Amino acid sequence: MNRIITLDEFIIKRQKDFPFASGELTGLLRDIGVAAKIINREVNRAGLVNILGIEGHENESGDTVQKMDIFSNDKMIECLSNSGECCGIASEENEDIIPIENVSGKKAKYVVAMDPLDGSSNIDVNVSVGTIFGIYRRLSDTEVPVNKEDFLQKGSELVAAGYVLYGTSTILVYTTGKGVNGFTLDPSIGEFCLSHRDIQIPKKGNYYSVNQGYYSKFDLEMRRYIDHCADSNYRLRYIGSMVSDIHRILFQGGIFLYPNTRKYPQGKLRLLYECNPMSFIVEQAGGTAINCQMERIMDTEAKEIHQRSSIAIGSPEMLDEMKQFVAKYQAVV
Ligand code: P6P
Repeated sequence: MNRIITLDEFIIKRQKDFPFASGELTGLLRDIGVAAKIINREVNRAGLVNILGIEGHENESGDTVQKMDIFSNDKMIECLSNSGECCGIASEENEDIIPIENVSGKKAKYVVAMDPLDGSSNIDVNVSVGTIFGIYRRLSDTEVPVNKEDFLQKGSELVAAGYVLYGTSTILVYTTGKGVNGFTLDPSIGEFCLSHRDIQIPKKGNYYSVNQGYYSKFDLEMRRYIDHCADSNYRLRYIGSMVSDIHRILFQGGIFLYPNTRKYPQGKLRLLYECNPMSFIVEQAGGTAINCQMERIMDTEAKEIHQRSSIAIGSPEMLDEMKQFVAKYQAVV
């Protein structure tokens, strides 16, 4: 039996991968782990503490905000603020960036873009949800307040990215650009323990994940590729939580699609705190992540905090196959 390696121990050990690391990123990742444990506790008992139900207003994505969204957002902001390693936060739940005003935060090197509780519409029906985060190095001088430009960076500039999936078990998956590792929460000791070392996405798989209900609203080439997936007897799995859907594909192979539609001509999902972090993780695991114009997600210019993007992400051979369909049918249009 392998000995337990906790998230904290792993992060500290991996710090030597970055010769110039001075421990800030280590501290920041550990604090995100703390926030994830607190959110996990509440997600697991949401039905018991009357925290369920609709909070009422809509967030930047137009999603009706669930009370757990607010709780998760508050806890992430609290832990990131206390870390002293984060100078600002961009969150799906907040229209503007959140500068960290405390003495250590103001001069910190990193900013965090996050979706504190992705797929939260599932929470009231006991289906898995997740937290997504991406960490960038600030561009502005530490002597001036953090600003929007610090966040409007390409995904290729991400220093680290990760997600927490609150499912049948709670797993934290992250990368700092040197591979992808997964840590499963052991509630008996309150620690995230290394459970999936050096995750590699299968080169192809039998799953495709798309909201079939929007089929008629997708462009021709996407409809033809989705037809091909069905004709190939791939299995359709769609939970309505990006973290959950992509987690399955990361481990078992497949492709996740959220193409642009008439309602969302740029795509629905958010570039900064959904598409870029998940793309960093999947690329680090050997996968591919592009938009429906066949451009690499992580090369996309970020012009707005809540900028949307279409996305096709997953096993490299399946993305290559999709590109062939797009080339064939776009020529027809
Ligand atoms: P639809 C959840 O609201 C989310 O942002 C992602 O987690 C998920 O993949 C997508 O939206 C689901 O959107 O339009 O299929 O309900």
